[in-house]
Amino acid sequence: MKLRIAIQKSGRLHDDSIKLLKECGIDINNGVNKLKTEASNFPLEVFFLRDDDIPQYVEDGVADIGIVGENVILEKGRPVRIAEKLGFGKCRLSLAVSKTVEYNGVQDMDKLRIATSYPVILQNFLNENNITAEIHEISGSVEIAPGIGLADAICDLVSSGSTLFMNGLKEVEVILKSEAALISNNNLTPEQEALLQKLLFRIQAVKKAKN
Ligand code: PRT
Ligand code: ZN
Repeated sequence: MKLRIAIQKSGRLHDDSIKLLKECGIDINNGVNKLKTEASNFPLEVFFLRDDDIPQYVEDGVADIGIVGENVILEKGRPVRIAEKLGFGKCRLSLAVSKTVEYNGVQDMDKLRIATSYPVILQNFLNENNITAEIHEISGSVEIAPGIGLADAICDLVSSGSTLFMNGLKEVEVILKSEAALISNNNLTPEQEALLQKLLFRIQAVKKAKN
């Protein structure tokens, strides 16, 4: 029996996910364009997937565990368990408006058109703040929406802030702070659970050594 882990195929979480496994003493040969691979010294099978698909694969039990951003976990709303936060892939999901706009608080978002790839998290935030806004879901390059007249504001991931800056936008509200997390299926067998605990023990040791 092997534990199956889903990690991002390519993108911002890929390298750090592989690095974490290596630091846990797990050797995997990470060939490009591979769909899956196996560890040579731990009962682990690694699937390479788009990050957006990882919560569903873990929910469905196609993978037992996965590494994905908390932003994606919350947006997808799949019933999976967050086993451990991993300390990389840190970013925030924020509201931003044109730097020329005066901003006095979240009530200023009322009646605006907001472009985002995170409609679920944004709608929850708006509801909590009793704000009615028009959400425009777009899948990429959200930061250009105000400049082309598609939206008055955006809700997007920010890390350094330079993308906002380059597009003449300013960050006005942080909706969510996010980092990569290890998620697991809710119905692991006792055997799978034991392997997960073994992996978590190593991950926690790696994290401790860094502090
Ligand atoms: O192909 P696939 O679907 O797997 O990848 P993807 O393109 O959807 O995701 P990817 O690789 O861009 O990001 C994966 C995860 O990394 C995200 O879900 C977050 O959890 C995390 N992360 C951390 C970030 C950022 N930082 C980040 N800065 N994801 C995206 N960004 C983007 C942001 O959307 C904006 O366009 O970077 C830009 C802003 O960066 P700054 O530094 O200019 O502020
Ligand atoms: Zn994605």
